[in-house]
Amino acid sequence: MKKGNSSLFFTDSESAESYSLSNQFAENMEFRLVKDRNTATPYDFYYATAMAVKDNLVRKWLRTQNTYNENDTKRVYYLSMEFLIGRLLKNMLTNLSYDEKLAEILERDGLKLEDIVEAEEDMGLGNGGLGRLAACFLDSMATLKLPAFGYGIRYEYGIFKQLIDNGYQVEQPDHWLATGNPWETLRREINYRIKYFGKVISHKDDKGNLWFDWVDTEDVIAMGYDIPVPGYNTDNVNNLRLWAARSTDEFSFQEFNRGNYLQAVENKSTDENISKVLYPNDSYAQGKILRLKQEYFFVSASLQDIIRKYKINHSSMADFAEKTAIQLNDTHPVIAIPELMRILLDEEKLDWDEAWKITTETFAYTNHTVVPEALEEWSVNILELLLPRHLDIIYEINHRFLKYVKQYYTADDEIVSEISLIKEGKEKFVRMAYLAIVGSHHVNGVAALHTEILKNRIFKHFHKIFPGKFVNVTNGITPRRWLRTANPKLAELITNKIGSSWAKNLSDLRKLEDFTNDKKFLKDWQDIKLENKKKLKDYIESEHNIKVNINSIFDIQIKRFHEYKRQLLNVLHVIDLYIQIRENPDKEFTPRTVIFGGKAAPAYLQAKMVIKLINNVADVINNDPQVGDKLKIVFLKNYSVSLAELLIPAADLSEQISTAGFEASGTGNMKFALNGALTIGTMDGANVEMAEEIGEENMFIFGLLSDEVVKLKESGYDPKEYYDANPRLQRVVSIKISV
Ligand code: 26Q
Repeated sequence: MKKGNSSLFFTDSESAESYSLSNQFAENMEFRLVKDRNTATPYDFYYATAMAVKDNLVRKWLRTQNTYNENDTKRVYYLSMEFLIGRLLKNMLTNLSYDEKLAEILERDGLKLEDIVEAEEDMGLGNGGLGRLAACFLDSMATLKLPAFGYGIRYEYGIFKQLIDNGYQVEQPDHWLATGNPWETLRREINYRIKYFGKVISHKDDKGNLWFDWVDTEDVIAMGYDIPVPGYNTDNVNNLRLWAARSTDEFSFQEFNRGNYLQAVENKSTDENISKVLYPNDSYAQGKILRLKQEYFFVSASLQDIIRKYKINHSSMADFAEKTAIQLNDTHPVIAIPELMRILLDEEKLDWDEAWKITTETFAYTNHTVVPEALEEWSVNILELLLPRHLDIIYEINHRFLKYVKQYYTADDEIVSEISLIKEGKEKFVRMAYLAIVGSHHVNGVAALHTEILKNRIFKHFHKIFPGKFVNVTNGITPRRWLRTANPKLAELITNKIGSSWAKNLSDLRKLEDFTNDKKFLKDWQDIKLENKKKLKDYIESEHNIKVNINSIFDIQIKRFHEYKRQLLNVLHVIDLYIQIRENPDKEFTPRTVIFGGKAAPAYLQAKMVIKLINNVADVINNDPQVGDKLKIVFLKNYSVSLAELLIPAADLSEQISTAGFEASGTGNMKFALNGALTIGTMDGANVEMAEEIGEENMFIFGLLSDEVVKLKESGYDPKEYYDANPRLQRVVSIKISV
C-alpha cells in the first residue's frame, strides 16, 4: 500500500489511477484471491485482471456520478427486464484503451490476454435482440457522455445453456453467478421495500378529501448491485444497477407462533425466487404471476431509487419530469406508469391532473414486436390480488381515456372497446401496450417500416387519437464491441486507412469508398476474413467434430428460433442444394458451409422441431461422401453473445430472411454488414434502411413486401398451391433420407 497517506481516502491528486496495473493484479491475486503462482487457475487470472481493471475505473465512476449530482443534470433511465451483456473484460479494455498495455504486462508472465478473456462467463441476462439492444445502448450512452442509468434484475440464472442431444435442444440452467462476478458491487445502503398483495383502504381527511392507502402487504427487499459502464475514450463511467430479491427479516409470526420455526424461514426463502431466473421466452407472454412479481419488483425499486436521487436536489415533485426521462424497454416495465401515479397521488398527495402530467411527461415507450402473442396482457384477477391499488389506478386511467376518446374521436362502441385498456370477456385483461401508449409522451418503433406498421396497423386508432406521439428510432449497435473488439485486425486495417474516428462516428466509414480499387487493401481485407474463418473452423472442429472448408462460403443464420424468422426456409434451401449435388455430381458448385445458431423457447415445440430437422439434415449431408466439402451444415450449440463475436467476423453471407412485416428491426443484420458480410434478406425491419445505406448491390433482396404479405393472407394463403406448382419444392419436402 501507498505510504504517507494521512487520510483513509485517496485525494484527487493521488488517485487509484496512479497504481500500475501489474501491481494491482499482483495485489488481487494475493490478497483478494489468496493465490500464488503455484495455485492460480485460469479463472483466477481472469478474476485478478478484471478486478484490477475495475479498480482503475472506480475513480472515474465516482467522479462521473458526483458530477451528475452536483450539476443536477436531467437524467435518462433505461428500464429493462433484460441486459444481454456477454463478456465484459475485453469491452472494458477497449473502452479504456488498456488492451495493448495489459496484453504486454501479461505476456511478461507468459500469459495471453486472449486466453484470459475466454475464462469469463457470459452475462446472459437477456433473450435476444431486446436485451442486446439494451446492452448496446448502455455502451453508446456512456460514450456520448449522457447522464444515463440502466436498471434491471440481477437474475441468478440467465438464459439457459443449450445442449444438443440426439439432435434435440436440451436446456440446462445457467448459474453464471456461481463463480462470482468481479464487475459488480453490492450497495448495502441501496435497498428498498417492495410491496405485494394486501388491500386498499380509504379515509377522508378534515377537508373531506379522499385518500387511499395500500396496507397489509407482504414485502420483499430489493438490493442494488452496481456495474460500471465506461464510455469509449472518455472519462465518463455510467452505472447499471441490477436488483436482487432478499426476504425481509420479519419472518412469518403466524407460522412461528404455531411453533413452525423452519416453515417460517422457508416461506421467506421463496421471496428470493423473484430474482432467481430470466423467463426464456422472447415472443410469448404467458401471464405467470411470478413474471408480474419480477416486473413490479424492479420497477418499484428503480422508481424509489430515481425519486430518492431527485430529492437530493429538489423539495417538491413539480420539476420531476423536467429532470427525469424514463425509457420503457417494451411493456415489461409498464407497471411503472400506475406505480408513479400511486406514489404521486397517495404518497406525495398531488391531485390527479398534476400527477398525470408529470407521469406522461416522464415516460416514453419502445415497442419491439408486432407478434400478437408477444403483447403482454395481465389478468385483472392477478393484478387485483398482487397489486390492488395499481388496478384501481389503471381503471381510472382507462375511464378518463375512454371519456376523451368518446368526446374527441368516436362514439362507435366497437372501436371504443377495441382500444380500451381493458379487454373484456370471461376473464378480463389489461392491455399493457395500450397503457404504455396512453401513459407516455412518445412511443417509438425500432425501424422505419416497423414504426409505419405501428401507426397504420396495430396501433392505428392511437396514432389518430395522439398525432405526433409515434416516432421512429431505428435500432443501432455499438461499433466498439461489434467491430473494434470482435474483429481487431479489420478494425486496425480500417483505422490505418481512415483514422480511428469511425469508432465513435460510424458514418466516417464512408471514407473507405476511396479505396474500393486499392488492391492491397482489398487483399488485406480478404486475408483477415480468411483468418477469422480459420478461427471459426477450429472452433467447429473442436466443439462439433465437423471439418469445414475455409474456402467455402460461410453462410450464417444466428438468432432466436422462431417461425417468422424462417430458419425452416433456410434448411429447405440446403436440402435443395444437396439434391442438386447428388443429381449432378460433376457440375461446378460453389462450396458452402451453412451455419445455424440460436435457442428456441423451451415450450415452443415447432421451433424445437426445426432445430431437430437441421441436425438430422446435417447428419446426412456431412456424412455423404458424394458431397465431400462442397456442402456442410452446422448447428452450433448454445449461441450466445461471445459466440456471435466469433461468428460474425467470419461470415461471408448473413441470413436475414424473416417474413416481411414481422421482424421489428433486427440488429444482427447490422453486425454482419459492419464486418463485411453480404446480406441475403427480405424487405423487413431495418434491412430496408440497410439497403439504402449500404446499397442494394451489397444485398440479395427477395420475397414479398410487407403489404403483399398482408394482402396474400387476406386473399387466403394456401401453401399447398405453392407445393403443387413447384416440382423442386416437392422434391425438397418429400425427399426420404435416412440417417
Ligand atoms: C413477455 C412476457 C412474458 C415473458 C417474456 C416476454 C418477452 C420477453 C422478451 C417478450 C419479448 C421479448 C423479446 C423481444 C425481442 O427481443 N424483440 C426483438 O427486439 C429487437 C430490438 O429492438 C429487434 O431488433 C427484433 O426485431 C425484435 O424481435
